[in-house]
Amino acid sequence: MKMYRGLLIVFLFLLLYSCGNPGKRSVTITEKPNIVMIAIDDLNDWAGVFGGHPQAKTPNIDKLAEISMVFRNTSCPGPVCGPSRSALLSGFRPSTTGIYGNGNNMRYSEIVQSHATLPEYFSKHGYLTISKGKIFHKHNTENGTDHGQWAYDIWEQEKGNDKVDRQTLYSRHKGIINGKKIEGAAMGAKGVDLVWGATEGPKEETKDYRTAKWFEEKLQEDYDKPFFMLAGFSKPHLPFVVPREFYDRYGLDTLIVPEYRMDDLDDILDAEGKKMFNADADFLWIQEHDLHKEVVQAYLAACSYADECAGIVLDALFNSKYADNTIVMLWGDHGWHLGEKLKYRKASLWKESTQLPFIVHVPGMEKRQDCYRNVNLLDMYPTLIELCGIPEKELDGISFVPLLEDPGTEWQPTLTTRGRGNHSVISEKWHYISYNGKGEELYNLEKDPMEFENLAACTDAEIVAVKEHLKSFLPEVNAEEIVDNNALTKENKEIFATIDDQRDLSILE
Ligand SMILES: [Ca+2]
Ligand SMILES: [Ca+2]
Repeated sequence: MKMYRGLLIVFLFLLLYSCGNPGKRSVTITEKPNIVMIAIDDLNDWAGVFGGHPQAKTPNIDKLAEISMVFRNTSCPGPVCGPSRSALLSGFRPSTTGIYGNGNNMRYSEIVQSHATLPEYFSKHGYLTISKGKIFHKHNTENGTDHGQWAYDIWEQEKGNDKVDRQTLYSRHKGIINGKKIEGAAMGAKGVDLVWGATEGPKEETKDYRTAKWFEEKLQEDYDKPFFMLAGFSKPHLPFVVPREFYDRYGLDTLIVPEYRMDDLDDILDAEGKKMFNADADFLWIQEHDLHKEVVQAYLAACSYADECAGIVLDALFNSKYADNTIVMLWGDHGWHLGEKLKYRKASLWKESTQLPFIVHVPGMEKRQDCYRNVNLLDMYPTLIELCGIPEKELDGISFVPLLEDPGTEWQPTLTTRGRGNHSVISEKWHYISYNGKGEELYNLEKDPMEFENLAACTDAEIVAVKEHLKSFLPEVNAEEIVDNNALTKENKEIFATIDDQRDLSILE
């Protein structure tokens, strides 16, 4: 029944469109809509229309919003790339698959070994899947890099020159500010360096720009079946190295930096009453050298660059013969802190990490609508199945087709998981966090959108009831973490002998 409702909706949208715009349609509508998915790595709610930063300039994302459903409260399944993307692509949340960290390659998860991923499922059901750029999280294997190339009909390696102009470089690990080495630098820090600056070469040579131009060409070609294009842009992910023109869009002196309080983390305590979190090393370095505005400028510049790349794909689509028959889903894979809660980057269960920009355009939509219900990236897979009328499949997410019909439909809170047993449950008003039962947080998002005041210890009856309600959405199963890719022996890695080949779709559920 649901499947027919999906088909009906698409036909209804198309019918409305064809009545409203006589003569404009130049293409025979195929039975199934095409899909264009645009993934923007580490883009938080600073994408203009989401209002996270009042000075952000993302005109292309905002233009798409004008003809779309703008989901204002969207959570990631996990607050880092690997778990978030593995969940939305497999359709199963981290607590089901055991994919909790960037070292977990989804192909080692038993459930992923027997189930088709999102592009594979559409390929199996008559779609041509085409991808370039970061969609799956990358993993090194004995046989080269696993980009998820096995999941598509057509895949091409992204390429480009994103080298930094060293005169403009900032690097925390190397202790470099505006191209100059500083005294007392925080040398040898681990993990991905906090780096920013302008590119050495022109925009036309950069990786994401070239990926966008590739899709522009692909959207001018003819196809004999419906297509599912998956475009992955790697900015604003670190390093924030983008062409100078994007830095020039933001005057440093007048930039607004996010609000923080130095005592903010004092009210997050474990069972023994000890503080669970402290200001992180990036925050302290930026504080010490008074670089908050510089890093905000760099992140905004990287967002504007990603927006321009997304705009190339969107303009190509809406100027093509596919304009009236293509679903568009644009998303960031999780949030990003820029000083909020004394932290930079992601990977927390606070709202700055768990919430992300998400825009959905379905053929026939002609004006912007905002939906405040709590959806999750995990919900994309079942939603696309329903919209495209392909066979239903048992998945962890919930199809939000009812919200596309009426954004005010009653809905439920949603979940983000970080590491085994740590969860965030968010509703429109409340945000509950549990660290394996060893620590808790609760915020009233209406009164306290910056999540300053932790109410978890409050014994007020209303608060206790809210907590119990949100806890009822915690998963019953917390699967063991799957093997870490880096800890594998050579023998175990043999499973990847065929990373370039498609899996046998006929045996995948
Ligand atoms: Ca990411
Ligand atoms: Ca606090």
